[in-house]
Amino acid sequence: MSEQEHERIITTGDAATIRRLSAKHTRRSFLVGGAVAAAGYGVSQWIANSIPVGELQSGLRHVLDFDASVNRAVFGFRELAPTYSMRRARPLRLNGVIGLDQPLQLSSWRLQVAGVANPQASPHYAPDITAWEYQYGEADAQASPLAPDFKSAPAPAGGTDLKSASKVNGLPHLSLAERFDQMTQAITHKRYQGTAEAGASASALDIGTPGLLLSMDDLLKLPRTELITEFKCIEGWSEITQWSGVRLRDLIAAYPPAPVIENGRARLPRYVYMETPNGDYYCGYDMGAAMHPQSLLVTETFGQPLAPEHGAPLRLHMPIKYGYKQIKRIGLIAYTDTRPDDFWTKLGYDWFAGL
Ligand SMILES: Nc1nc2c(c(=O)[nH]1)N[C@H]1C(S)=C(S)[C@@H](COP(=O)(O)O)O[C@H]1N2
Ligand SMILES: [Mo]
Repeated sequence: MSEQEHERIITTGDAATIRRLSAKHTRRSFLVGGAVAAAGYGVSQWIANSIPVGELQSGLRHVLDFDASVNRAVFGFRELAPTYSMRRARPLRLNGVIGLDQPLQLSSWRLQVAGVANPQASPHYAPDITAWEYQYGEADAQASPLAPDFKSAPAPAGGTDLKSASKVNGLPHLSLAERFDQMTQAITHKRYQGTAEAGASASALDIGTPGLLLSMDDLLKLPRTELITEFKCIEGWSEITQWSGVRLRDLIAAYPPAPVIENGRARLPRYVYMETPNGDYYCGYDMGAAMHPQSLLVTETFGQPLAPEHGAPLRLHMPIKYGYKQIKRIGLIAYTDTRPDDFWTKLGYDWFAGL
């Protein structure tokens, strides 16, 4: 891609171009998949069992205070990635665009959070977080004609059935594609199938999974953190860039995981899983990486909101991992004790992707 074309895409966020690049990226990966770096498995073999905390509730609270001993346990082996001066920072180039094919209407964005402790007690509780309907299309202000009440609908704290918003006068108006979707969903109990090359994620949530739905306002209440760090893509390029947002560990502390009980002791689940709203791109992380103080949920770069092609409204920057773990346009964050599926791992890349 020429510099000019790159610049044009950055400034226009042109959806057709993004789709074309997506197809290109997908084709190329057929060629390179399999012949890949085997990065830092050992380092990331973190001590999943090393933070037992005794009694369930008080114990969990203790873990989530992130006191010095926990920091030592989790990060003792793990150095910080270098940080740089603003003078050296550059806008990030555009690379993968899987899962970003359609423009997302930002007003419809919510962060689904699964695997939290006591979701019912939260004002953000939703009995089925997978039912949240993201809206797509260029005009952010416009609700879909199929969902006239969408914008005025209250947050589904009490479990609003968002699916019913697509019924007009109580009658379902379904296209053939929607009927096909419904059939597939009835068989798989999953909403999204993952149409990109790696296929459906084995970690996609089942329909009916309870959890939280967070808005951007909820996220922005967490402490804001800035970083100037190097972004490294496994394809051989790297760039120093500036990010701001909230640390993933601050989100985890604010919305803590349900503890896993093992031998009568409570501990954090071993992993965190994330996917795009359409389920096409997905990544898994060990909890140590998720809790690393430089793992950042990014909302802004260089003082500007993220551009759509860089993952608006929320993407991950994780300087201790390669670029392919730095998922753009996050729709779901799930805590889990089972090693999550990962898009590029399916195509032959190392799961840990550590630097
Ligand atoms: N949703 C999504 N996130 C993604 C990708 C993608 O294709 N889709 N590609 C990954 C890869 S391989 C890289 S190198 C970085 C590129 O981020 P950038 O386009 O903001 O530079 O995004 C990562 N996150
Ligand atoms: Mo990448």
